[in-house]
Amino acid sequence: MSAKCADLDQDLLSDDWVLSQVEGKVQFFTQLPGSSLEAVEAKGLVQDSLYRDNELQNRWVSESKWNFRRTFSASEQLLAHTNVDLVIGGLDTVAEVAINCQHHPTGAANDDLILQSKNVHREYRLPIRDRLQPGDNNISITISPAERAAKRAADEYPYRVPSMQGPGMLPHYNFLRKTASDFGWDWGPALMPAGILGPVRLEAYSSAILEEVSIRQRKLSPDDDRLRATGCSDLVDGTASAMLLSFTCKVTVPERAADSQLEVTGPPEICSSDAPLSVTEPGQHLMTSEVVARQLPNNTWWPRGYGEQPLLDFTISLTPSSPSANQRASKQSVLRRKIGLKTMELVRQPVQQQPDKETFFFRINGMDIYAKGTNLIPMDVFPSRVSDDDVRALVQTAADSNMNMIRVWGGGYYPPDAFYEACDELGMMVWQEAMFACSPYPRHEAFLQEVEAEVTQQAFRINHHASLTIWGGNNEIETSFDWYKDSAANKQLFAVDFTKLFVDTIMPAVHRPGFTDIAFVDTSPSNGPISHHPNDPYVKRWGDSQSSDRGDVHFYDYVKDAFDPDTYPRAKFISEFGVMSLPSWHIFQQYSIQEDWNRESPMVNFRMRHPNGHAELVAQAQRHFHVPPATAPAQPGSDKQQARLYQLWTYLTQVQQAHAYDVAISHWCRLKSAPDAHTMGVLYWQLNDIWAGPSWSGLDYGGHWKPLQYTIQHVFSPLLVSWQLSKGPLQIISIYVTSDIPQPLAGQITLETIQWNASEEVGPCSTETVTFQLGPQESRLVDEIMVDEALQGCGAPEDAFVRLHAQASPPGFSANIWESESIVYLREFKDSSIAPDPNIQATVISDEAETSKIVLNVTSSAPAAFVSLETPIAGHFSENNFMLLPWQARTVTFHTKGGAEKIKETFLDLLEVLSLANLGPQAAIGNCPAASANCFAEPGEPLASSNGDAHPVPASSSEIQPS
Ligand code: BMA
Repeated sequence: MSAKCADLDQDLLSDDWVLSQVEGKVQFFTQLPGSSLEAVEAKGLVQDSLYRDNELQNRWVSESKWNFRRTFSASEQLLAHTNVDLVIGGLDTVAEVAINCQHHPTGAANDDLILQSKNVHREYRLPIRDRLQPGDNNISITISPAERAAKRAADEYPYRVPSMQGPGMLPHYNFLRKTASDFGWDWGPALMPAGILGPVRLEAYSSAILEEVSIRQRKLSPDDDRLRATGCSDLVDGTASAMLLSFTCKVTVPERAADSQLEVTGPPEICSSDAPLSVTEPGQHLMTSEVVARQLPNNTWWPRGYGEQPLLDFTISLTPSSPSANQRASKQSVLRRKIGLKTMELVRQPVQQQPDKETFFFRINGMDIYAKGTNLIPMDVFPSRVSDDDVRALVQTAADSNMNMIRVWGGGYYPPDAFYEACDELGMMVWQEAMFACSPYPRHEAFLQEVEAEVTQQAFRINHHASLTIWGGNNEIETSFDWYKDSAANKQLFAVDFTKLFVDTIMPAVHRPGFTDIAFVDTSPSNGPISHHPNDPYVKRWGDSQSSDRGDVHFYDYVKDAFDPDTYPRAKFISEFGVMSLPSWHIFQQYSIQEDWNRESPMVNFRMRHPNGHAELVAQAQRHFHVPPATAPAQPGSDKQQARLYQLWTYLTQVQQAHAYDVAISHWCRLKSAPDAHTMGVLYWQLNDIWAGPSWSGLDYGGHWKPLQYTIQHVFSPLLVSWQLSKGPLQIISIYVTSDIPQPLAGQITLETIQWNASEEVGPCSTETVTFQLGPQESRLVDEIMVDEALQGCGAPEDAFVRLHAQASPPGFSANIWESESIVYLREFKDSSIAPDPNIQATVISDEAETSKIVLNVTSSAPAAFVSLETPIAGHFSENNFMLLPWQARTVTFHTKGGAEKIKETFLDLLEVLSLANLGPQAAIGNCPAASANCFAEPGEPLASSNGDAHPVPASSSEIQPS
């Protein structure tokens, strides 16, 4: 986003600041944006807060009061202007700001204070011209401990408003407008950073300025009178659609400023625009200027997978009318915005022949869209560590994983502009929540006013983005009433509070800047309002917020079988679901020491923030896998064995997670065409991690892909083959194909029955082919086959599996465009005769430095399930977590973040390969005699290094010896 608001900008954020502990001795120079915790870490006064239990050791930092102070020079040029504003924001959180204060460092005397704020989510514009002197000035920002302030606010409130209290969490996040998860969450630490995220900037001006613009777009009906007034005949004859764009601008006019003209200019698509609007009166104004633009197929913005993402450049300018041409140019206040033309609606209408049920899906440009995506938590505990490039890389990962929607979860912070810009460019729809989550909130007048100001400002900032598809009031607050004694016992009270805050305050704030068309849900999950008609009052449909009959659903069940599709509800839209896994082994190693590498160690327990999480993981794993014991027998070399055990346990939880998501998402994709369900979206919990701890994420802290992320890429692909195994004695495999492609398709599925001990010479035991045809975006049952029939001559169900491989293309195309593969497991993994040593070999076949790619050939001598290529090197594989067949080598490309040059020598040394064979019976609890050293073979000898030639590498899967 580019802008020139004022005549002169002076950035105060980036230079040296003096940081002082107000009631202590620490004082040194530091850089902003950042927090006191990052600063004392960088100074070496404390160790990395994310390492082991430093979260607790470093707590004194957030419990201290800190002062940030710097001097700056006010030039003659700056002071020549009638107005100088301090634009300041991201104050985290209980902050006092003073200009030219004399009382350093114990805080400012009251008359020096220009702001007392308690909201990290807001930005302020403060007139300070009269406080500045020529030459040196100073700015002082004092941040008080947030935990104390939150507690004080909760104590002073007339009744108890409960907040979430999981392991390691600090209470009362709901009483302070700080990032809620800073108080700890069930996937992250309670670090409570205190600091300044910015901006801190001076803006000087003497003529009117444009502060912000909100843009609303609507399609005009073909008989609208405005069409005839345009010069575009294609709007009149109906060959192009007419979009009305309303630019609502926040304008500030200083005293004695010349008259100004507000004008919108832009691309050739503009068919007519309002005449320039005159601004004269001093003060703040909201002014709306409209243009009619032509929408054609080639300039329409589409969600990813449904079309292109053209973005049109518009310029909004405010120009003084009286000065000379030269002066006019210099004093112009300009905002530039990229706009994607589109229409969108949230379709909530009775399901066919089931009037008591209601759909929930997005229709963009008239096309029904299946939403595939995830939930974003804060990108770091320290937002200042996240660069715009990091933000783009994260959205790119979502795009590479075949997603088209990201839900910005309400317990974090509002993402920076770079996030929405990347989403616009990549066709990623955004479900944006206001920052409220998981417990009731207070509703006194001062709080409501604070929230109204915050949400209005955020709506102004982001609502022009093409990607913004829906606003949500909060995450899970209606659902949370049942979690707490106080709210469960007094639902009426909390329902009234809810309505005041989310329906009466936040909903109008989202819509206020002239953006009334965007869809809004007051919470997620919810059942929506009783009537959707715009003229009807908004009356919330209270009740079972998790109902599958209408609205969206969050689904978590840690007791039922995560591999059984029947575990998952036949809901309309799943905005969250998930199961946990551990952080990847090489990531966890960086934040822990040897004694921690036991799933029952105090450190592993300390980092598990989901109550009962480990027990749930073990219980789920014991259903399906041979579970390695937690502890290796004490004997020489047991340290290495112990590390190996922890690595295997990590791998198991990750494979378990990935397979559960495969089962669940395939189920919900199949249900898109089921008349009773009509499921039209799955957003899994959660995209990213905030530290190396157990969580529901597909990406480790730092962005490394867990096995889940590769499964997501597979299961969200536009064509999906999937299956369901019937229960009961006569087992039937039902085979489905699901398409998100807006054209009809014709294709075929190859079904191969493959024995676990098959070799290259033997090949599949049997092969069959089925053809199918699909309508646009259809899901269909294409075949049913008895397990007995599939197994004929191939042994018992534990001896074999069935591989499904689908290929399809629009009729008339000679080449198959889309492919999908899925494996039908006929028995639990622990009961299957998985080859104990599939002898997986990885060789480098190309490592051209300039391409940042290393290409591997991966082979095995027997089927190897859930093959996981693991490397500590930053980057990701083109595919991973796959079934490897002895007659079908895989060519896998590793995409590095830097050039391949630096890593090619060590790549194979550092590569480890695991597969289900590593979780053979020899590793299971109870199967390993205490005295046996062979149960948990240590990680492999260093793998032979690559010189660029193809040469075989022993992979660690062959290193565990059967006992
Ligand atoms: C959901 C989220 C989060 C939480 C996750 C896992 O309900 O909204 O609050 O982290 O569950 O428990």
